[in-house]
Formats: sequence, structure tokens, C-alpha cells
Amino acid sequence: MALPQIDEQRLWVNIMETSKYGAHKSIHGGMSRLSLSDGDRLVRNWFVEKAKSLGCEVKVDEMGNIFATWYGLGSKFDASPIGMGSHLDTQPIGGRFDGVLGVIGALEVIETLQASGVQLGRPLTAINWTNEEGARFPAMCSGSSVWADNKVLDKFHNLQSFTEPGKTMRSELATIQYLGDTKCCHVTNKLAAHFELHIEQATVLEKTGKQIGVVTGIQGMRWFRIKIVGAEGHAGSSPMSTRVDAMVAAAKIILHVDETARRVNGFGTVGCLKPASIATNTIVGSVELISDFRHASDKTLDEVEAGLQTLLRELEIETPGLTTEMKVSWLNTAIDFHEDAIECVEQAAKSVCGESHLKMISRAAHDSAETAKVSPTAMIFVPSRNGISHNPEEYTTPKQCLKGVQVLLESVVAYDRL
Ligand code: HGY
Ligand code: MN
Ligand code: MN
Repeated sequence: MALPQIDEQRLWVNIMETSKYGAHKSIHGGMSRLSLSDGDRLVRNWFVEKAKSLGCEVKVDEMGNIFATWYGLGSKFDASPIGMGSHLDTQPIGGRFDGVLGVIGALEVIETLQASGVQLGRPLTAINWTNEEGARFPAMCSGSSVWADNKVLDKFHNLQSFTEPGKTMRSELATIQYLGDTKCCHVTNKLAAHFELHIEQATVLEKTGKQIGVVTGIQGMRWFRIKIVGAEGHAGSSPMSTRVDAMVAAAKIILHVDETARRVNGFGTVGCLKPASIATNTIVGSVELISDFRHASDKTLDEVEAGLQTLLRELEIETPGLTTEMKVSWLNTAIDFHEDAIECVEQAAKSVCGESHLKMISRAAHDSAETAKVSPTAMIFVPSRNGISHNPEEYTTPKQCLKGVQVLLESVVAYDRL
């Protein structure tokens, strides 16, 4: 029986529908839908209502992860479902496709299969993972991390907002955990497999002219959270020779991260910088920053971490009175996905677009790095225009979205038939 085709128009309308929820940060239609914000609450409610309209059973767990399960024709109630997950939260000035395509695509797969009468042995679950971005609460993939290992629940519940004193994931979850009449409950981490459709957020597919990325793994990453303590002082009368300027130390760290990344052919960024004071005429007494560093080799990441520790010691020696402290606030080792799940994606890609697919690793991190710890997992990429993401200009065409969701549908069916 030929597999049903995704409805391009309905898919696009639903992707654009999510853009209504959250603040538009630019005329380009960029999105700002921080995790557990009002915009996130609204889009979650929309997702739950849509899933219920498809006859899905909807559950919300202690991290606010939403699981919408469809028991299709022939699926056994006791069979572990095949998950299709991603995230609806965005960066503070983000795009409209990062994460969204995977969540909307999952609903589209369920709706398309429902109408086709295709027999499936397993239920299908569309998943919205909480706080994938880690932009508001600085640790990525919070929801999927706790799903994969419930022992870290308290750690993530106690995550403090980086910019809103007193706000924690727990306090914000308390305001949104119950979506309509959907009750919060513990959802076991039993998925037969997890497939995530996502935009590539780089230019490999565009440069090679391929339509689909068969993603075989994700590079490693670490977030180094560094606190620098110096001393406030008068900008006009404090001699340069006796200053303990935390901002100058921060600047040296930022440059070190950039130079190191270029040297080891990695990816180094400081996107979070929080001085204790913001005043033109006062020397900054303390600064907190978080560096995001990524590389395909965990050994290189170890060396980068050691290099940063050495730099901090040097800064303390050259500036008497300065103290520093570094913690790793987020870490994912380089991860390989599962052969059988990759096989299903490759088979689906061939069916949808012939040879126009490419095996590749992901530079960006995803919830699939967490699900891969407990379930066979693989990912599907579609191109990003000029590789732009975490930016209002993020764009993928309706046709490219369609191809990706069709591959998601056919990957899921292929896995179900293994
Ligand atoms: O940071 C990442 O790689 C993901 O887009 N949150
Ligand atoms: Mn993402
Ligand atoms: Mn992202």
C-alpha cells in the first residue's frame, strides 16, 4: 500500500499559526517565545487542543513535556510508542522554524496517517520538549534530560532564570503545567524509537544541493559558566595600575574562547554576559558569563576546558584581588545515533527524494541527544536558507518542509515495520 502524502498547504498553515504566539522581535517575522513564557503557554495550549482534535491522548509530565499519543489502526495499547519530538520554545530573537517544524510535522504525520487507513503496530507520540533552547533557563534540553533520567528532576526544577531573579523552572512550570484539563503526571521514558525532524541551521545541504540530511549524530558541547569578582571603583579617579576590573577580565576570556575555537576548528561563543552593574562611570566589580563551546571530539573539549582553567589562574595572578570560578553548567558528549533508526531515515529519504540525501552529523544540539540515551534515535534535516538560524531571517521553504515531514512519516512507518 503506497504511503499517504503530506498536505503541503495544511502543514504550512500550521507552522505559520505557531508564529502568532510570542513576541515578534523584528519586521522579518522573527520570534521570541522563551521557555514557559506567556507565548510558550499559548502555543502549548494550541498544540494540546490540536492534538486532542486528532483524538490523541495528551499527557504532561513534571517538566511540562507534552506527549500526544495516537493509537492507530491495529496498534497495541501495551506497545511502546514511536516518538516524534522537538521543541516550540525559541531564542530571545529567534526564528520560526527551529524546533517548530519537528513538532508541527509530528502532528501532520498523525493526521495524514489517520486519514489513510495505514495499519501500524505501535502508537505514535508527538512530543513538545520543554526548554530545549536553554535561553531563559541556562541549561539546554531540560525537559528531555529529565525524561531520559528522572534523577535530575530537582536540578532542572531549581534552574534559575539568568535574567529574572527569583524565577525558577519550578515557579514557571507551576503556572503552566496544567494545560486546560490536562493533568500533570509522570511519563515513563519508554519509546520504541524517537525521530526528530529539524532545520539544519547550517549550509551543508544548501552547498551540496541535497534535499534531506540523514543525521547520524551530534557533536559534543559544553557550557562553561564563569564568575569573575573584582572591585567596583570610580571611572575617573581609580589609577589603571590598581584596578581590579572584572569587565576587562571578561573581555580577555571572550577573546580566548574565540581564538581557541578558530585554532581547534571548533565553535566557541559567549552569548551570555551579566555585569553586576551597568554604569558608565563605575568600574564593574563582578561579571558572570557563559561560554558555549562545541567540537566533534570530547578530548578536544577536555583540552579547551583545561585551557580555560589555566587562563583564569593567569588572570588572577596578573590582577591581584581578582577571583574567578568556573562550572560546567551544561554538557553533552559527542553522540552517535542508532543504526536501525538511521537506516529507516535513509530508506525514507531514498523513497522521497532519491539520491538527494546526505549522511551528516549535527553541529547544533537537540533533544535527540537525550532521547538517544534511552531509545533508538535518528534525525532528519531540511535546508536552512544561507544556513541562518537563531535569527529572524531563519527560513525554510514550504516545499522543503513538506519533503522533511514526508521523510518523517516514512521513517516512522519503516521503523514500525522492522
Ligand atoms: O543550541 C543549540 O544547538 C540548539 O539550537 N538549541
Ligand atoms: Mn532546535
Ligand atoms: Mn535552537
